[in-house]
Amino acid sequence: MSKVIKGGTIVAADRTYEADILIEGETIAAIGPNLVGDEVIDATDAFIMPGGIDPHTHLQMPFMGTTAAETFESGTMAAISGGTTTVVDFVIPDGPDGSLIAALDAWEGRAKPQVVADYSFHMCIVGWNERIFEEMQAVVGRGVNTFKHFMAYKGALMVNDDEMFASFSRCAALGALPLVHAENGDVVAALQQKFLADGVTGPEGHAFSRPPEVEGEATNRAIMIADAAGVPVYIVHVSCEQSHEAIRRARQKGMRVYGEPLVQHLTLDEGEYFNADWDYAARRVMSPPFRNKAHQDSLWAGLSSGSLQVVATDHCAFTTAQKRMGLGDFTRIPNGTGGLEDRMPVLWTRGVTTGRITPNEFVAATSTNIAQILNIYPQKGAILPGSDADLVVWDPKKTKTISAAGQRSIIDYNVFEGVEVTGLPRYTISRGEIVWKDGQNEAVPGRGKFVARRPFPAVNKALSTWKALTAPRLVTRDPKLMPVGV
Ligand code: DUC
Ligand code: ZN
Ligand code: ZN
Ligand code: ZN
Repeated sequence: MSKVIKGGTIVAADRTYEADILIEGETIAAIGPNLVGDEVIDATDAFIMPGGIDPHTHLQMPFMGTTAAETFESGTMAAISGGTTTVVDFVIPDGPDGSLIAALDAWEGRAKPQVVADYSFHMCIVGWNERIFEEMQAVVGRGVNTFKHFMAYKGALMVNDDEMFASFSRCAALGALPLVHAENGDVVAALQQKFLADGVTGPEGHAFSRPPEVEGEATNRAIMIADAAGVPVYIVHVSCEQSHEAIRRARQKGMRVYGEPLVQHLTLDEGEYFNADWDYAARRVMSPPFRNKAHQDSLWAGLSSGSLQVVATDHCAFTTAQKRMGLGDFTRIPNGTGGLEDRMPVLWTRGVTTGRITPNEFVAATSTNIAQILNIYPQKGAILPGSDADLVVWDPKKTKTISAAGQRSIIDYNVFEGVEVTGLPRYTISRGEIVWKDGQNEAVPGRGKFVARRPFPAVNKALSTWKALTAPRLVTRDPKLMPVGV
């Protein structure tokens, strides 16, 4: 049974045009005028865009003494209801000596029976030893070409500079891309103790202890370490001008550095942490914290100018009961907020309808750039013959008021509560199947497929200062000892 989408305007990252789309099975078969198929999907007065890709989620993640309550089923259900057809979740090994492969198996075991969207994984490096060095190759062999490093969460997930440099160098050799959570974990830990000692125990202490300076310092350090290792780097949840500035500077020098703001940091204000209602403020505790309007403006400017490429959610959702683990001590409030369902409608409403970004830039930031950076383009992120038929028929006139009462997420609140959005999916289509239709879920848990991502052939050629400065000094050495790519 073929399907044809008729009457809509295709919005791709590079252009906007009118055409029908013919879907045969799971892929796009043809794009053009007057196409004929067995079933017609009406896109009159709508845009047709590539399905969203959220490159940053933490579903059912064990973290800070509890486990994120959003499951792979509820989280991916939330995703498709908001136009997102692929999520990339972070696999966390069991401690600094934990096996990467065992963790990957555990995540796969949890995800596979539940997912309604397609999914992929990033691997976290939370320690360093011979086995981790070896297992990284096997992880790449299993279709995971990205390794995340936490510079914060001292005593838990944090890696030190020597470990990060070793892992980045290994990524360069494997053709993998390192990702970084950039906050200076030592300074954060010191500031947490200072504010607790001063009697600041509420959620505002979370924001005070993680100022933009700790993020800017760590972003710059990660970029310099990546350059020393000769590998590109991707900075997750860029929340402030200090971090954005480090990324702009590196890009201007020719380094392949990518920056990912979250929809929360683009739209929600640090004032939220001063709400008199403890629950209200604690529900918004995430790292990095929300910032002021000047930082938000910097992030929007990055999206329109291209110095920031991607918009994600870092969806890591805890219930109010879980947040209350931190009553009396803000350092124990589980860090994380949700956004999977709302990322595209909120970004469209606050970005496109206001003229801050164009519809094409919206597609780039929510899908195409992500697929390219993660090396799954044009299987994902594209409307081209042969691409997976992951599509969203987007009704730019459809409105709703965001509310926990009507959401797919199983959390008992929503950080965007009361926000009015204009622009919502009419249909979400995943590999040719209509999974979301006019407000109704049509998907069966377990239908989602794992998306394998190959290593990057060009990854270790993405050098700037490194190639110029280091290579001449190494040319007389034994070629076997030379870094890959020289
Ligand atoms: N930040 C969060 O807020 N939650 C999960 C992990 C992270 O880095
Ligand atoms: Zn993080
Ligand atoms: Zn985070
Ligand atoms: Zn995260």
